[in-house]
Amino acid sequence: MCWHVLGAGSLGSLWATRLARAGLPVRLILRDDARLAAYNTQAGLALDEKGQRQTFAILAQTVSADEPIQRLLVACKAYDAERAVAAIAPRLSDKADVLLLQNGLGSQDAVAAMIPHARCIFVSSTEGAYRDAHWSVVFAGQGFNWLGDTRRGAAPAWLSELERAGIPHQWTPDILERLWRKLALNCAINPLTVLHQCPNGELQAHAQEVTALCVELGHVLQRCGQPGAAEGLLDQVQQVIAATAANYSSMYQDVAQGRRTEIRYLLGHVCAAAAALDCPTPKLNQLRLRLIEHLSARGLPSD
Ligand code: NAD
Ligand code: KPL
Repeated sequence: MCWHVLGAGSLGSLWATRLARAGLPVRLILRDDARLAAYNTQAGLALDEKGQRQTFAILAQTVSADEPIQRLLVACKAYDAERAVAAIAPRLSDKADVLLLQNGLGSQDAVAAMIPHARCIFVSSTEGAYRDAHWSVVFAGQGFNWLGDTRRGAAPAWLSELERAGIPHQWTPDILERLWRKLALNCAINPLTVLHQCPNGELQAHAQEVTALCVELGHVLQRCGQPGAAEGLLDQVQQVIAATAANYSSMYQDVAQGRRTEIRYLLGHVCAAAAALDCPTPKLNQLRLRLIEHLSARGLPSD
């Protein structure tokens, strides 16, 4: 069974190269003919892991290829996922598995609603990767992948292929709790690093602000029926800040490089969920408005 990987960015390339390295059949789905032509001038997709670079001659295609897709890994940003899946939907087989790698929440439900015949599997990833050149990815941070579906189905048999590819993972019946927890961590850390223009560790000097956000995030998580994701949130946020003190958050890096952020699926999702539940979140709302102002001032989309 072939792995179709939609989006040859950082995480898509990291997954595609590891699957190919294990001898599994992989196809990259690129955005358009121009990108496909550019890719086809290369020897393939390169993975740099622990300083060792290896190139894999993975076949690529665009959405308009006609082979049916049984297993699709959607590896684009949250704000691109719905449109990307809408374009590929006619190629999905009945009962296809669609893995959604997007950070935050909101995009997964929007995609799942569009393709009710497919099995959507949500993935929460703490692995880190970045592109150092076109068609080349650096595996920058060891992490883990939690997979699950919200219908609480059984673990798919193809998880053994992830094992074979050395992709660290576990199937969980509580994928939403994992995604909410990561979203809360990202909301407590990432926007503040953008607004204070600092690495994660400098948030130790803004402890009151971080604490107040964690209190509100905890309330929202409880009201959303995710008490497990609220448990010990402040402690974990402080641990992450200390453990990643020298790092710049992903949102900081996006803004610094003039890239669109996933604000809508992070802070935007929390604030919208809180409003729908009449759960007061003045600090989170204010943080969102400050962030929107900051992004707008730099000409970046605020949704
Ligand atoms: P990225 O921007 O590096 O890659 C996304 C790729 O998708 C780009 O190459 C883009 O051209 C492509 N794409 C967009 N629309 C497409 C379409 N319609 N058809 C084909 N390709 C399309 O993004 P990323 O860093 O790999 O992040 C992907 C998701 O994973 C995000 O939600 C991110 O938050 C999450 N994530 C990333 C990391 C990381 O270390 N990079 C870690 C954890 C989670
Ligand atoms: O996931 C992160 C990010 O930068 O996006 C951490 C390191 C947890 C900070 O929120």
